[in-house]
Amino acid sequence: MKVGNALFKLMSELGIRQVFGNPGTTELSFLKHMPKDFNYYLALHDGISVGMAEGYYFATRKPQIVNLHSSPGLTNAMGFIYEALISRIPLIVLVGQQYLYRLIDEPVLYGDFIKISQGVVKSAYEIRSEKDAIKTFIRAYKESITPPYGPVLISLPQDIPDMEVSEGEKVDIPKYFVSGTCDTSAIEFVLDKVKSASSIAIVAGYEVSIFSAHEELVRLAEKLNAPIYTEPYLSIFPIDSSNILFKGPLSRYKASDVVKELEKYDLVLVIGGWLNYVVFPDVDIRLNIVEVTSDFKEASKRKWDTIVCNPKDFLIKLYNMLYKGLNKNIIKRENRDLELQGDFITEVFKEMKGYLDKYTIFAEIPTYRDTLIKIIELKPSSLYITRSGLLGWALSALVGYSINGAKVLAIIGDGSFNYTPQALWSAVKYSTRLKVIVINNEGYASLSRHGVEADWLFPSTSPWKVALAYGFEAKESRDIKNDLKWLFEDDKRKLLEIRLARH
Ligand SMILES: Cc1ncc(C[n+]2csc(CCOP(=O)(O)OP(=O)(O)O)c2C)c(N)n1
Repeated sequence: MKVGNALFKLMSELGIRQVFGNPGTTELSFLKHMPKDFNYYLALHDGISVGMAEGYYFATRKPQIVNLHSSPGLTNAMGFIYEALISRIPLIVLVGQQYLYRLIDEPVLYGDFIKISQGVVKSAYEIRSEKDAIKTFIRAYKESITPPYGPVLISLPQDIPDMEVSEGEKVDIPKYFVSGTCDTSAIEFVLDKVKSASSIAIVAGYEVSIFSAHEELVRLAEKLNAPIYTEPYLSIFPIDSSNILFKGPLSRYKASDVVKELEKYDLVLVIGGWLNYVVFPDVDIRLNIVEVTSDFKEASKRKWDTIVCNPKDFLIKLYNMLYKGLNKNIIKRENRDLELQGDFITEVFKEMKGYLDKYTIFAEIPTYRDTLIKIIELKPSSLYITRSGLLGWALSALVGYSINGAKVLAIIGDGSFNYTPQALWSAVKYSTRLKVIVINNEGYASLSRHGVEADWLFPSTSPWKVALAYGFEAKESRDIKNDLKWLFEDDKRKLLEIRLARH
């Protein structure tokens, strides 16, 4: 058996039946071994293929394979691989490399991928012998799914897939258990803190969704009568937003705003999220905090009390201990402040509300995202946002997510749209069901608020015309009510551009 066949056989046994990518000469020797029951999802930009794989991961919660074209493909896709590192998305990034026996000559396309990818992957390996191919793949796979999840790179020289390998004939898939259960002593430590606290807040992060812990989180919050905030750089919406305990997102801008909001409480439980991940870290956050996460990298950065274990296990165990011991309402319920000004964007989101049931949303609207979260009704894991701050991610991930058959909607700014419009081509090619709403405020409104006046902060474009070129039905809105009806009335791929006055 050839290495190429063996690798696909291995993927197949691991339940992986698709590859995302944009190919070049150095990948063809591998791709020609792809079995008929695999799908290759082509993106018209290397980064978009990684973004699509990330979206598909969120839809399936299974690690994904991306195949990139040597130095140009890898370097072109770096921002999206970085997103996987920050979003803790398990990916195997297979990069085609020049011939093994020619590496020393450094021909065109060659690159030191281990060096190049440093800082955007968990680890990187180059296969230097046909005997190492299977071993390397299994190692990369295991690393990608060990918390914190993330991308692992494999450099695959183009002569390797055609080499014979005997181990490949019978690939034994090792069982791999990673438990991360929480010690009783850690739970008791928190229990003591909870008992002596008179007011407790919970900050919910992306891991609540990754570990499907939303029910456990809400049950605990209700038991403690603790308000729930979402982490500052919210990337996956963790709960049901109609819950009376939901207080809204913490500010992703200033650490001092986070402190202002949370200092009212004498204990803050951060569950599966990053409290210190803000755009302007203007102050040190010094509060009585206990953070619970499966992510030792995040935990080790923080000065406050941290517990590294599975947040779902933590929530179950703490609840069970509370159930036995403490049973009092600690604070009075607070209602969410839903006072919203009646500006145009608010009206647009309110109008949209009625259509969003069953849609998973990918949002990239820097100026309006908090308003969106306040207005629309969200369920656990019904909203995804870039965690690294990479614009162009939402459209790419949206398309990847939609390949799994779900109904999806992107709500993106005109600036964000222009990073990855080619993603729309893949949606048409693979006949997925998706909708796009572009909020066009004629430029980078979120940047123009910081005291710099320059015309380069206002690039003005017409995304709907670009969408038409990629085979979408698209138009610019003249009448919000009727145009939203047009957008959602069927399953067709449609884009609606809503133009706002410049901010
Ligand atoms: C890849 C990348 N390049 C640049 C930026 C910096 N940036 C942050 S917000 C923004 C403007 C986005 O424009 P738009 O989507 O229209 O949203 P608005 O700011 O108008 O709300 C830019 C360029 C970024 N986050 N990511």
